[in-house]
Amino acid sequence: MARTFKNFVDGEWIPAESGATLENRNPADTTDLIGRFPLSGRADIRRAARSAMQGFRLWSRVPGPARGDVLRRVGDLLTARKEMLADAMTREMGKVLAETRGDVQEAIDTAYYAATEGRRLFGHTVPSELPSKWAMTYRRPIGVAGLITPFNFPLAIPTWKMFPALLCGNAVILKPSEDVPHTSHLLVETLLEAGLPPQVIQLVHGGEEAGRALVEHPDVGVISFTGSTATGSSIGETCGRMHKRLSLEMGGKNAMIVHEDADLDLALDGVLWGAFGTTGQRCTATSRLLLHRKVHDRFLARLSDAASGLVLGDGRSAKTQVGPLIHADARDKVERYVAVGQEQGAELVLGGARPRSRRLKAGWFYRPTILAGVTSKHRVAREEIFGPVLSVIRYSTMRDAIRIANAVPYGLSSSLYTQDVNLSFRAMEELDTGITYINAPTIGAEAHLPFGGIKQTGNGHREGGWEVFDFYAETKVCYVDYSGTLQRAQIDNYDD
Ligand code: UN1
Repeated sequence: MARTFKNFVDGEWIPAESGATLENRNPADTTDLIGRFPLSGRADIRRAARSAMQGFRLWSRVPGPARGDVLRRVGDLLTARKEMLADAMTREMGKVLAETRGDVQEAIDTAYYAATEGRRLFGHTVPSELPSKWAMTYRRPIGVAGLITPFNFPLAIPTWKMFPALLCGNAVILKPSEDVPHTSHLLVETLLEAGLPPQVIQLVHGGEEAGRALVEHPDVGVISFTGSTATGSSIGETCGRMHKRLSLEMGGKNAMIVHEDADLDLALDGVLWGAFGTTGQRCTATSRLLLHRKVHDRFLARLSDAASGLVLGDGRSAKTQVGPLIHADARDKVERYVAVGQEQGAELVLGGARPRSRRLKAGWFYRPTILAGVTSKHRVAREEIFGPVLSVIRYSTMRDAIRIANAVPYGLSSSLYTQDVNLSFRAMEELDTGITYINAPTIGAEAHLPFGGIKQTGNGHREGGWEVFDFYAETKVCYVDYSGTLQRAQIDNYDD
């Protein structure tokens, strides 16, 4: 019998008010039912928000270093549970264990980084223009943060939003993707064991209805969302109307440029990892490969050969290199794009089909796929596919390569393989993305650096690093005048 899990609301594990549930199944083997989780609605969010407001009042008075101590204990517990969490995560979303271990590690790194930030949270002390007067800033928490997170990094993404939000003194309502509820359940258990006061964290499972209710709730002052650009835009409209602070992290169409002087062995390892790691289900996935015409044929042949040898399977088996897609709709979408690519004139070099092996029949598998002869006009060069599909584009000069790399609506990540230091710096300057890698693929962001994109990928904010702490806090300015007289700024010092 599969277990029925609950929300964590108002300090208790409780079902959705409607009693409705959704099933969580292993995408590598859909006969494996992990459990049933609440399918929550507006009433559940209302209750969570009421409790979170109380949690906020309590937590915001706890000193920053003490909030950091709780997060350090969270980091310790995540470290002790790394293997268990990685296994649970692979079971519910399919990527291989090496990657889910990395996902847990990113959460651990974020916890320890946030823990130390509790002893900084710097404000500024600035000279006043008037004598006997001080001017300074400090950070105040905002209130209740609503976090809406995707399936592809079930621990890293919720925690890189949640830990900074908590450290700054906010309470959190987490609405994780309905495809990965189990990891969030395990995370919240860990937070509570580490000593986080119960009302400071609320976990509400569900889909669109719960997400919308969270965004629309008037007491939820700050929203952070990672997911599709379409959903992000609609969240943006609501938050704009309601004057909420909002961080959006959305699609990508990331290019790797392999120049004529590149170390091709290195670039080959990079593109295999960038394009087919996580089965291509990363915002940062390498989904376009720009090959200089002098290396194009040679590199493509080697790539196709290497990618054809990638082993598909259950991510919990040591031999597996590429896991399944997350669900049937994701695989249908990949299939549609591969068909559209070919209709528009791309050449199918590898894959383009489900695997035939009986062993893989019960999961949402799709073979690593390479489309060549792609141009910037093709939809497969412009739209996010979120699957193991790589579009290969030929170019002649670095100027062309940068123009092609920039000719998409998104701007998350980019990469260049070259030995030429001048070209590297030119590319860093000219590639219109939030992140550029030199001699590394488009993935591999580290927890202590800002993460995010430009154009339709984001809305100007960054996750991670030191910048995210600005997002979850309001700046308060305090002036203290101890002169005992009325001093008028802009006037008394400049009277003529
Ligand atoms: C994502 O691509 O959805 O950059 C997030 C990386 C990870 C985070 C990626 N640390 O590889």
